[in-house]
Amino acid sequence: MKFPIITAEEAAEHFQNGDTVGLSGFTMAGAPKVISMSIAAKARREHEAGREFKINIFSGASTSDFVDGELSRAHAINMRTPYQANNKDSRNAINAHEMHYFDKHLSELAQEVRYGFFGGIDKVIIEAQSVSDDGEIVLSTGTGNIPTFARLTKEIYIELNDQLSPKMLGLHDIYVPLDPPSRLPIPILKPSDRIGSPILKVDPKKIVGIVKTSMPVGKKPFTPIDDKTLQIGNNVCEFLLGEVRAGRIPKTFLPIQSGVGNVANAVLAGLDASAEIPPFQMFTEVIQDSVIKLIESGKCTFASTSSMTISNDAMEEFNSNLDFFHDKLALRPSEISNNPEIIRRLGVIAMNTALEADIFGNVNSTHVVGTKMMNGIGGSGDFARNAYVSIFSCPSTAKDGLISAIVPMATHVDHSEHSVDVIITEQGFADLRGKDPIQRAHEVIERCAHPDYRPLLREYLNMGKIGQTPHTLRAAFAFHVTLNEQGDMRKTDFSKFMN
Ligand code: 0RQ
Repeated sequence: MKFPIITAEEAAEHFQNGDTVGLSGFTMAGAPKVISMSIAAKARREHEAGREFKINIFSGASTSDFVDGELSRAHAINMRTPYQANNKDSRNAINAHEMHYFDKHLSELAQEVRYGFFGGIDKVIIEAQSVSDDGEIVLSTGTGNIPTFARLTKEIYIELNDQLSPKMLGLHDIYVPLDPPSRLPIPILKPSDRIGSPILKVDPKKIVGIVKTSMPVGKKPFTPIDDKTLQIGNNVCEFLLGEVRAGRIPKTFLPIQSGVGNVANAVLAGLDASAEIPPFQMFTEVIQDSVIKLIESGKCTFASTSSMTISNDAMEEFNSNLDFFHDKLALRPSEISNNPEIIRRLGVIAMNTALEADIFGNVNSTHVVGTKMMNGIGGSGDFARNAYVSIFSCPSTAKDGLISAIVPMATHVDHSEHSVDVIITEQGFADLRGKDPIQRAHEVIERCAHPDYRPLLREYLNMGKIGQTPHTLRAAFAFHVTLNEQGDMRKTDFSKFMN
């Protein structure tokens, strides 16, 4: 190999205060692991020496503790986009205003970087299975925005991970659209259509060095599914079966998108178990262990995704059976996996998660009590806004019932009433299609709210006298104020807010 083999520490020495760095991958899948840790170590040394050291990070989606965790703890991130998740150190840095985080629809970032909205990219780090002397790269288990970052950057650093099977060649489908006014329709007519290249071609002159690594590429397994989650999954399946029986979803079914986490696992397990649901394709951004099983069982005939966020065990199974998976999976850049044009055209059934939903159908997926960033919008908006039918699910309560996920007014709106068709909790599902705000409110209160909160929510709805959406502004956030002051939304007394 003609490129210098360097250590992660040597690579990190090239990174300077103020650099803008683009990362490969989508979630922890395909994200760098060792160079980011060495950059964090360099940041600590620089800070100890009294020098500033912070970088800006563009990724595909969330990363892992090796990136967001390590660099946040080292106070080494100035700006971060488009998504971070499940990392308390990164979340704390964002909420303390130490890190400038802008939360962006995942499908939009690559094109906006190309449009020059955020300045240039100085360096990129790519986790790769292989790289040829002329710069042909077989990427890892997540693609994200790296085709665009690699095109625009001046320097490329590669983490060559020997845990990735050489048989991965052929899984990726790399396609970067032209920019307006020259953009053409994206020719994916069904999830399994391949339109791009299996390799990422980069300018070999940009490759500064290669760091060899053997870091595991899988994640820890999800916690076992609890009863509440299982019930949400059952309710989603019941809704979908009802749609098939009513002829609103064709008997051949439609492509599915599902988010990350146990609810998604429960839904997919439910669809697998149902004889009435025919084999289907997925057009999604992330696949987890459950999808690998669905592909093996034949229930999922093809999955288009940006990443495989699967456990180490599932990864082992996948690697040992890669010949089987080759024509059943495509790993795409996020601007294709999450592309609104394709999602609308294919008629994707979108299933995403809410932190809270209000009785009129607005969904907050990102901000705890309207102020603290939880994770980010991720790809949920890409899919929800453009879906055939857009489903949001969550448990009806959080923190052992102290918090109702169904509230009078959402404290932050990521997905408005116009993009939310169905809300599902363990209590049941509320079909909001074709209903006006008051009709929606009755549906959400009676079918989705926890019984402890229904009387309060009915009281709120009955208080409203003005307008099509009859909010009582003085009391709209009474649940949240009561939570902040008394630690329990059930103690809400609307009369106190009306004086
Ligand atoms: O707290 O962690 O302390 O136990 O929030 O809630 O119910 O375990 O659900 O892990 O699926 O997260 C919306 C955050 C849900 C996530 C969100 C507390 C609750 C718990 C987590 P603990 P659950 P999940 C795919 C598409 C947006 C992005 C997206 C998310 C913790 O699904 O980030 O969909 N989605 N992307 O106790 C205060 C409330 C609460 C609350 C729950 N109303 N108020 N706390 N919690 N509801 C991903 C990609 O795009 C890559």
